[in-house]
Amino acid sequence: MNADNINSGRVQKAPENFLTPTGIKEVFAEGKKGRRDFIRNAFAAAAAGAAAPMAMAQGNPVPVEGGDPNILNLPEHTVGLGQGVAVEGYGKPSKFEANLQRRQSPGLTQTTQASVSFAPLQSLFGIVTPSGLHFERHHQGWWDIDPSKHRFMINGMVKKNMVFTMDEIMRLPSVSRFAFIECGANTATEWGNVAVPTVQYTHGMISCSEFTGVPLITLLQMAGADLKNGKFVLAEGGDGSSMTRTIPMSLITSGEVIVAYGQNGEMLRPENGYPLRLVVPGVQGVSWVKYLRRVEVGDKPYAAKDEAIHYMDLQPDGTHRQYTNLQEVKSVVTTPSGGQVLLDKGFYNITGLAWSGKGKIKRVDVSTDGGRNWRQARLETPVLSKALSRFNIDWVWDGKPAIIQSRARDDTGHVQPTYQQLRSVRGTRSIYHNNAIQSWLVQENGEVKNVQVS
Ligand SMILES: Nc1nc2c(c(=O)[nH]1)N[C@H]1C(S)=C(S)[C@@H](COP(=O)(O)O)O[C@H]1N2
Ligand SMILES: [Mo]
Repeated sequence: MNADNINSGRVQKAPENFLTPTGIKEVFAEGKKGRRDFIRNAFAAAAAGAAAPMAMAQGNPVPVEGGDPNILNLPEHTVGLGQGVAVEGYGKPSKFEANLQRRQSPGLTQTTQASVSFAPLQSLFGIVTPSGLHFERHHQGWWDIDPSKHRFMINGMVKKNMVFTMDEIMRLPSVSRFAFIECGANTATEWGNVAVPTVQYTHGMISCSEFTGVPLITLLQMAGADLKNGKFVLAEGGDGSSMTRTIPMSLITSGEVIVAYGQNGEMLRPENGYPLRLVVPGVQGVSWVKYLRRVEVGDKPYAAKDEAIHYMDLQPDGTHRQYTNLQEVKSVVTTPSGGQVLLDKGFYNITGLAWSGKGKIKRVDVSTDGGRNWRQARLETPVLSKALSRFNIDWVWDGKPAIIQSRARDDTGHVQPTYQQLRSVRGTRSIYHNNAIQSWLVQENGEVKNVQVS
């Protein structure tokens, strides 16, 4: 299976009843246990089974008659002795958060070896993706490579070929920066309006971490790279996928491209390229070569397998768009989103994520009426270049059907397109680089589903 070809005919077309309320419930029965997957359940739990109606409209929960036993009676944990330090050494989430998981898409053909898992965006806060929930995309499986045996080589248009051990790399001056990584095929199913049911599957091939490592330019300078004629490098991974990608030298000389070993304060996770991966801020995920073992300096693009066959955009006139490196401005509302159920009319915090491979997010607008009216959302700090940004906006739901959308603008002036605008330029036969505005329909019964507004 090639998960990045999910829209190329190998996809399991959604059944006819996929979008009916019962369809969503059946498909996402597992989600009902979740804290935020089902807002109604969360509020019901907060009310502790009391008969009082929830009145979030004014932001004031109605008092429970006779008092809420959960506040009146001291629970055991306020009087008893808690557990000692976690004996296993590495901390784990609460057992009540067991529903928070990476998942394989129901829209993808299942094969014996899964090659993509999606991050649960609907349940994440802020801008950092916990490492254990980072999406995964493996073209030939993942490995847990012994760092003492891992080597990184530089060759091509250099004065001397160099081979580094991990120890040698880790004693060099390091930098840290936040960056999002988005697979070029993120949101691919929506090109064909397959309408996978949740934001985890529409947009979950994106994650954001703090990465730490050595700027690639430092290593190239150590090897005496010809930075005048060497206009590109080829980056090669150490797994069986023959993952090689051309990176323009202009991105490298700016210092942005990092040979990284750190992710969110610790070593990379094996599934994300331990012990070494390329971090190429703003550029589609495929260029973030994992298990990085070699870069070669050259004077022209390499037209590697994953540049000449995959990760190209078929245009309406039959030609292909190649080397579409930068991920363009995009955003998505993560709550309320598909598969969630709103409890009742009243107050809700609409929240979501915005990002641009070209720079910082400047502004996010939110519509609750399918794009007729827009209101400016609050951007939460920090707002970092080529990282995820978090937005929030207040909303009082009147109980009538609503279509929730977000539209981001970056600091280069680019604005996220509607599907109509995107398709008028790119046609309908693309797989990659779908940055169109996402729509979530809130139905009168509170159930939220994935729809497209033309
Ligand atoms: N060596 C190697 N690097 C790779 C891949 C791979 O299969 N092998 N997959 C690429 C693709 S298509 C993506 S989207 C990202 C996924 O990174 P992640 O698994 O850390 O999320 O890694 C890229 N780098
Ligand atoms: Mo990818």
